Amino acid sequence: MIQEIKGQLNAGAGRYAIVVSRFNEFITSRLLGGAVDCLQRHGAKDEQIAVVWVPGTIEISLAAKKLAQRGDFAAVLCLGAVIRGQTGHYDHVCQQISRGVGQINLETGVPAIFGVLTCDTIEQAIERAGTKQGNAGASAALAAMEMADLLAQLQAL
Ligand code: INI
Repeated sequence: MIQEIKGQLNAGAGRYAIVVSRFNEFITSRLLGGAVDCLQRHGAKDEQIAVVWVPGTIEISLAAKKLAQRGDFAAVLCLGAVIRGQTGHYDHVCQQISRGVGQINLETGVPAIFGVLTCDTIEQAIERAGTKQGNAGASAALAAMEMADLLAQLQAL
């Protein structure tokens, strides 16, 4: 019989760390709200959620890595918003955060979820922060719960 393994969408008993950037706080606070709401709707209690603010998206990776290395979080969510219109170093910030989050996953074995908006305009960011295109923070929370549950299952095989 084929063994098929899928992560379930519930928070379980694990803790979730959310690292959120203060830069573009108008957007990122909505991502945070979406993530917390989604975790709570899937059973997470307040004690299971820790929120850590950092200055900007560039700073997310280091804080997220420290949290992942503790070993007592089931997943770390990384929430930020990089908007091309505002900066000449858009590509640099995007490159840093995507590489950083990828490295945390592989180096710590703790799921680090990429919940960073990379948009050309503020309008696009708003659309992904709780309006037309959903809420990327909530999507990150779903991925965090699924990966946390999946990794627990893989450990128990
Ligand atoms: N940080 C962001 O989170 N989003 C941005 O769009 C952004 N822009 O436009 O520059 C940004 N810059 C700050 C950066 O993340 C660092 O906080 C800063 O460079 C200090 O290290």
